[in-house]
This record gives sequence, structure tokens and C-alpha cells, in this order.
Amino acid sequence: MFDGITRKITGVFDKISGGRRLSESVLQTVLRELKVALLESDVPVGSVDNIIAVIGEKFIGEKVTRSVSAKEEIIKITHDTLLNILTDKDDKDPFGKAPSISMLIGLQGTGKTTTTVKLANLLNKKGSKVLVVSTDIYRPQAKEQLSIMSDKNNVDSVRPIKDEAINKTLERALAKFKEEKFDHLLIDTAGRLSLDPKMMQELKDIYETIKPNNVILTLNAMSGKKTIQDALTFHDNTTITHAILSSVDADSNGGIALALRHIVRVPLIYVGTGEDIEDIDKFHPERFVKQILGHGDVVSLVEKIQDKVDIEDTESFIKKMTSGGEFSLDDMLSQIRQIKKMGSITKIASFIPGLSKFTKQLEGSGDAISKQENLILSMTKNERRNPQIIFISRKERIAKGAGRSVSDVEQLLKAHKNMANMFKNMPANNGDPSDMLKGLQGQMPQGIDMSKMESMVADMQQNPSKFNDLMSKFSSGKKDS
Ligand SMILES: Nc1nc2c(ncn2[C@@H]2O[C@H](COP(=O)(O)OP(=O)(O)OP(=O)(O)O)[C@@H](O)[C@H]2O)c(=O)[nH]1
Ligand SMILES: [Mg+2]
Repeated sequence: MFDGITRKITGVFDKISGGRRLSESVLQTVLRELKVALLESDVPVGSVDNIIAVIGEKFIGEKVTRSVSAKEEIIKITHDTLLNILTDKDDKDPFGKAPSISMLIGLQGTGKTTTTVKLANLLNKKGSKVLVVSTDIYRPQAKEQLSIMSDKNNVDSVRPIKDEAINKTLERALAKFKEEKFDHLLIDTAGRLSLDPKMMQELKDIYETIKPNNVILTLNAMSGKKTIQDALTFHDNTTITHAILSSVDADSNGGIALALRHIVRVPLIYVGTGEDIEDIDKFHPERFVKQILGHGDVVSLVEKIQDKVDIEDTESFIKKMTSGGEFSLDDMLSQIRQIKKMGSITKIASFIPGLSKFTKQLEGSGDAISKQENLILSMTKNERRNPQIIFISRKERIAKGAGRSVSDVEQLLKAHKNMANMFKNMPANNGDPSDMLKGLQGQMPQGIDMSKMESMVADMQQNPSKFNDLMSKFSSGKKDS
């Protein structure tokens, strides 16, 4: 996510050499390129000028005391400047206190309905009791869209009644909310193609009737600079308290995240990362800034993995592998399933800017994984434990059962053998890490920088404990909130 802005900004700093000094002309070039990168990422010009001026002044001011390289210094200054824009100590979690009532507003198709259900599902999972209601009386089936999506995801919703006036729907919603002691009420409102006075009046009326705690504006990251102007108009008419940016999964520029805070002065609280119910992430300013400066949104990735991976399973697997256990086809199957649970491989890769460049190559890996799963599933228990007994007639049967060819079975067995070798050669089993790397060959998607892997392995050769530390950290890592 936020690939556009990440690609543009990281590129600017890549060009600076590692020396302590930055000549005036190089500094001006860097600032100019940073300016272009921000403008191309949909940050409005006023905001960009201000950001560039602050960075330039700070850099020149801190010149005398510089103890790190000029490149590190300017990245740090940019980091602090952007983070300062994005954070405010007075920001409040809209769902920090119960009961709460929130209205979701925004232009047509910005993701209000989808986001309403995604949010309700997220809050439900954290143990809150959430009710949703639609007041969209304009688009046919709009109210049904919300209730169908809610039912599908076990979210409580106010039943739609055809042609009911908005006021009546709100009355029913409030009564249910109070009687059944819900924690949060989310009101999905109607969108419009453009900002017309009638729409604004309707939102004001709902606001006056309900007096919500939060007015959450949903914006689409793909709409470009115009989004900020729309947000300002909404803000002038109904006081927005928070914003949610949907569709950051598409190759959106993401500069809007910065501009929202800088110009509209509302905090961005969540981002929509896809069409599925789970595709919503808390917006963390610190991680966003680290990512766009080229550090990768690793923390988000790790959280996503920890959320999905069965920690106990992983722990016992690691224990088996680090105590010389044989890597069976059953182990391979459960690893495949863990990967599948984490979501598509391309989605995982999209969290890592360096990897997101290779999503095309990675797309094929998802299919390959499902193919491997089907092949293992068409083997007998005995075959999974003892792959050496799989001769040609068994290969034919397995291939047929999975609707694949014999050469697919052979490829799977080869991949399994490579992986088994890799585990056998782990430092924890007194193996040689460079043999371990050989086990990975052919498993890695094309385009992954093998020389980086090699230097990591060389490092582990010097310090075998590093690998074990990494594995045990990963397996014991619990979510911090
Ligand atoms: N890729 C992607 N698609 C999204 C995201 N959020 C919503 N969508 C899709 O965008 C489309 C519009 O979403 P809705 O939730 O219906 O938008 P809305 O604001 O309620 O639309 P109106 O009620 O017509 O104003 C749907 O097809 C959603 O699946 C997101 O974060 N990423
Ligand atoms: Mg809608």
C-alpha cells in the first residue's frame, strides 16, 4: 500500500552519496526532487511548499552539529517533519469510549457502506457490541446492501423498511441501540456524485437529530488532489472529526494522507486495503512515514502475520525442525495452509515496498501453492510420511487425483526435498547455513535479490545464534495490543 508515494520519495534519497557534507547545489537538487515527488503524490502545492521550506531550514540549521552522514540527516529531518504534520497529541480514538454514535459521510462510491461493515466487524472482534444502520434512501437497494453485507459478517443491523423516511429509520436505530445496550452505532449515509446543497442539508439534519460523537469522512485514495477540496467543503458544512481513506491497495499516491492532516486538520484513523471485510488497517503515522522513506511497513506485516499464524502450531513445528526432526509432506501441507491463511502472497508482498515491485512474478506463486496443496491432499498418509515410496504408478495416481500431471508431482517432490534439506541444514541442527540457502533455491519467486539473502546467510554463518534468535522471536511474538 501507498506504493506511489513510497516509490517516488525513496528514489529521491537513493541519489545522495554517503558523505558527511551535502553541497548547496546537491541540497537544492534534493529539495527540488522531493518537492516534485510530493506534488506527484497528490500533496497539494501549498502543503508541499511548507514541508520543503521546513526541511531546508532545519537541515541548514543543524549543519554544524552533524555527526551522521548528510543523507541520514536529511532523511531524519524529513521523517520528523512529516511525522510532526501527521500527529497531534489531542487526537482521540473515535471508539475509545462507549456508548458512541458515528456518522460515515462522503461522496458516492468512496466506500462508506463497505467501511461501515468493516469497522463494525473490527470492533466486534475486539469485544464491542456494534449496530449499523443505513439512511441511504436514494440509491435502490442501498439499505439492503448494508444489511446483506452485515448478515454475511455477523454484524447487527437495523432491518431496512422500504420508503421509510430517514427520521423514522433513525428513531428505530436509536431505540434498538439503547434497548439492546450496544456500544457503538455506525450510521451509513447516502453518497452524491458532487457536493450539492441538498446533500449537505440532509447531513446537517441527521447531525442535528442524532448529535453523533464522531463524523467520519470516507475518501477514496484514487481520487487525487480533488479529494482534499471535497474534504474541505464537507468540513465547512459538518464538522468532521476523523477521516478514513479507502482503496490504498490500488496504486494510489497516498499524499492525501499527509494533506488531510496538514490542510483539513483531521486525523486519518483507518485505511481500506481491499474489498474484503478484513481489508482495513489502523493508520499509524509513524509506520507510514517510515515506509515512504524506504523502511518498509514491516511492523504492519508482522502484525498481520501474527494475527493469522497459529502460534502453537508454529512453535511445535520450529521445535521439531530445530531438534533434527524430518520435514514431512504433512509439515509441508501445514506450512502451505499457514501461508494461505495469511492471504494472497501478493497481498503480503504489498506491505513491503521493495517486494511490491515484484507482485507480477509473485502472483504465480499463489497458484503454485494451491497446486502443491492439492497434490499433497491426493496422497495417502503413508506416502506423506515416506515420500521415497512414491514410484511412477503412485505418481500417476496422485497426479490424476489432483487433476495434474506426473511432472507436477515430480516438481512437488523436488521442492519438498529441497525444503527438507534446508531444515536439516539449519544452524540449530549444526548444519551449514550456505547449504540451507541451497534448499531455498528454486523456491524463491523470480526477482528476489539472492545476493541480499547470501549476505544474510554469511552473517548467520558468523553468528549461528542469530538465526535461532530470529526464529524464537517470531514464534513467541505476541500482538502488543
Ligand atoms: N479495492 C478496494 N475497493 C474498495 C475499498 N473500499 C470499498 N471498495 C469498493 O468500492 C466500491 C464502492 O464501495 P461502497 O462501500 O458501496 O461505497 P459507498 O460510499 O457506500 O457508495 P454509495 O453508497 O454509492 O455512495 C465497492 O465495489 C467496494 O467493494 C477498498 O479499500 N479497496
Ligand atoms: Mg453506500
